[in-house]
Amino acid sequence: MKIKQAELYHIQLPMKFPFVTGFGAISKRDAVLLKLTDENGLVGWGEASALWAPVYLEEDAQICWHVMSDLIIPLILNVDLEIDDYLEKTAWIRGNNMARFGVETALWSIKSQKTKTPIYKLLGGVRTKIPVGESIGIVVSTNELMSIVENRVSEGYQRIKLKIKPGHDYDYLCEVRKAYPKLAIMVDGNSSYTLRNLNDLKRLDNLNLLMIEQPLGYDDIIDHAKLQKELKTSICLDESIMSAEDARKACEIGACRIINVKPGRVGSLVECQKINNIAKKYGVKLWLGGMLETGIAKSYNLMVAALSEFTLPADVSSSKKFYDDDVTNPDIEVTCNGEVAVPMGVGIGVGVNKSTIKKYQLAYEKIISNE
Ligand code: OSB
Ligand code: MG
Repeated sequence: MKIKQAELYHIQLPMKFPFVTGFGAISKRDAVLLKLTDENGLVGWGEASALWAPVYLEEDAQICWHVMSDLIIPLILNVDLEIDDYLEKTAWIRGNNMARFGVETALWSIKSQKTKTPIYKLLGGVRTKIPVGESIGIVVSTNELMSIVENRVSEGYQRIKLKIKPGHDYDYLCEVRKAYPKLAIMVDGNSSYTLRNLNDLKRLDNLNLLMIEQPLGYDDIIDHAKLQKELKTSICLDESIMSAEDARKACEIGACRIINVKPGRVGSLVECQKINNIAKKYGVKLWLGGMLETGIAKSYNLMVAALSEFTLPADVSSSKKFYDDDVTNPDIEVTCNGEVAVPMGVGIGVGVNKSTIKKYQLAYEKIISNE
């Protein structure tokens, strides 16, 4: 394929309510969207999944814009390019996985249209419906939390994930567990604990949790390996798995039994395939994570969740849960049995609403090849 034009959009979606985590609150969702057009007029959309500031990982929306606009896009305009060439050409860029993912997925979309094959099939996906759970941010009032949990259970979500931080964990989790003795519950610490909190984390062991996600440092696997030895509950890594190599090392030292794969965090759909292979080799389970992306990134994410080792429920919520408007149509919808369909069409498999993008647009740039 040959890319002739790239358009970048920085949008900011208001959230219906702030989403509170161990790293702080997300109250507006910035997103950097990319539209690539090839020599035949085929269009591929992508999204860099970073937040407004480096609170979850180092990347934020502004740096994604810079990396895409100034570094990656000039490399891909007006040259014959396949996905492998793209990965090779950008290999010198260290980190910045979310920006890379935004461009790579747009290229996959065009490749899929050219080959008339859905992306999940090109990737080797084995399922078309993804079991999902919901990630519930920290809610101070236990009554309020209980009613949210009740709603999610009645809507069909197959498990719930509760955010925890030091001082806001065991007591409120006990109440939820008491009210729902059989519910699949997991927790996510978003790197807000250290091994000094070992006793707090050990207490969680008697709550019959599905897993404890990323309690310790965002770049750590060593302490997580120490912690896993002390816990019956499985540790799941999120922030600290930035590549297939990270996944291999974590598996080798026993830092986790489960990995939350966010395709944006690991930089490409190809890296997700590699992690799928590593998980199979080490017997580690996978599930698809999310970070409140728009329907663009979520659509590609769902295609990744079709891979064989993604057997645990994904963090994917209906579009309307967090936002009044999504940029894709139809909205992402969780069925009453707690599943979301993998987009089956070619390309991104859903429509993109230009009017919604316009409504929430903060910045726009068009980059055209001069040849
Ligand atoms: O740690 O999984 C996380 C949202 C933003 C940043 C980090 C995380 C999250 C979530 C939300 O937990 C998951 C979702 O997209 O539904
Ligand atoms: Mg997480």
